[in-house]
Amino acid sequence: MTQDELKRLVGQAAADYVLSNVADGAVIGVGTGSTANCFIDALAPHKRRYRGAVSSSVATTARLEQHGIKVFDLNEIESLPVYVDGADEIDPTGAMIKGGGGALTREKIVASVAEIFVCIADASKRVPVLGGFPLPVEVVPMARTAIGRRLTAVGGVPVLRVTNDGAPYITDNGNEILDVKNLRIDDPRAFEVAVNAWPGVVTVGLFASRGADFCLLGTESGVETID
Ligand code: ABF
Repeated sequence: MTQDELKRLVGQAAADYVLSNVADGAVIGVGTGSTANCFIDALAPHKRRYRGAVSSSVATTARLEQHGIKVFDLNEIESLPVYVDGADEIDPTGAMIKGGGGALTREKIVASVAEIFVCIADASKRVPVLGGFPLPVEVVPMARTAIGRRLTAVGGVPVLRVTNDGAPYITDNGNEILDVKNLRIDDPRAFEVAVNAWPGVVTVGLFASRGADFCLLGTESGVETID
């Protein structure tokens, strides 16, 4: 199966999980990226079962609204039974690197509120140790260089994310992103806590302190559930 077929497989599996486990009338938390898009497309035919969604990015909001799914501001919501989102890398403990799609801050906010966080990914995202995928770190623009120096000091190679025309990529929150290469993250929780504490860091793309409750992984032999 192609990577896209695997993404569609897990997107459908996540929709099936929601349909079987989330009460009618609930609001669903929805992530960002191509795999999350597959989930949106799979859930859309059943949209009347639910009140709507909380989105993790402008891009996801657009896709939800294209399907006629109402998007709520998180501040309007009392409870969020489930959050479904992709990942860039997942290690054996369930810790993830996220943020390749640039939505790491809102993803982490919505994931922190959700009762259940379901990660959906194709098998290529499963790795023994995090770091092969450059770690996204969302920073306040004025702190970009200072944070870059700190990341270099711990062995990373920070690269400012830019758009196709070479300008700094600006997140939905008005910040910039450093993509940090050359890291081998053996203790994701400790590294997440440490980097989060640096003044100027908005979000580090490590989801370890609050990782997924379980992952639906698309493989050639079907969908694996990793608890
Ligand atoms: C999102 O899923 C991001 O955090 C992550 O970068 C992305 C993975 O993208 P894709 O599903 O397109 O591989 O949650």
